[in-house]
Amino acid sequence: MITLIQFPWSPFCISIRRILERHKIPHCIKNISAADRAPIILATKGRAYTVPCLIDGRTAVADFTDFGQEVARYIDRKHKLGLFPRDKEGIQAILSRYIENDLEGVGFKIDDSYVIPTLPLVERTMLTRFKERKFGKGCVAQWARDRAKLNRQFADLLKPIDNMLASSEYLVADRPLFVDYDLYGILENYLYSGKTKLPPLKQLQRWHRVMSHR
Ligand SMILES: N[C@@H](CCC(=O)N[C@@H](CS)C(=O)NCC(=O)O)C(=O)O
Repeated sequence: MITLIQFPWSPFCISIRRILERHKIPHCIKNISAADRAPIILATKGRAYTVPCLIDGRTAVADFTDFGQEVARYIDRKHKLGLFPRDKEGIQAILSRYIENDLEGVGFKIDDSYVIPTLPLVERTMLTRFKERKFGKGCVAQWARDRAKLNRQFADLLKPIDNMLASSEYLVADRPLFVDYDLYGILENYLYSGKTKLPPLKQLQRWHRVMSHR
């Protein structure tokens, strides 16, 4: 049985969880504190500390390289899901950079500004420490003050994707490929706190409903 080591609001973990759920792949979830990476470090013998981390018997997989998508590719290969067709590798590589850099770069700040203050003291302080090393002292509180501006930026970044979905049922094919799950993870991270809602983009909302249910 596959075990997915995660913290529930992580966009990259939500993507993997959705792939497992939608393809009815038996799995169990192990939530860890964002401040304690020991389970991942031990499982991967020091090769990784990021979530998602997948344990499959004696095999432990994490996203070892940037945009390598090793976790998704492992599940895709093992269960022959066809999420990475050869003729779509190019467009998926380009789209995943937009989704995981531009879009995630705004969405996670809004979610962190709601989620981090709710975490237990040590996890909250260690995660704030992690963010401040990258984004500067007081960044989490600043993201809370900037929510309106960040929400507008997020909506603007989604407009090109809404345009794509006006002429295609899914992002790059007539069925969900990896980038559909990648986008789903970033949107569900943005929605995780329950304090935000998707911008009024008709095609995106249609796509999100389908990805959420079926
Ligand atoms: N899929 C990501 C890697 C996964 C990732 O960055 N996960 C985050 C959590 S959302 C993480 O664990 N970051 C390192 C940390 O928080 O120490 C990538 O290809 O860059």
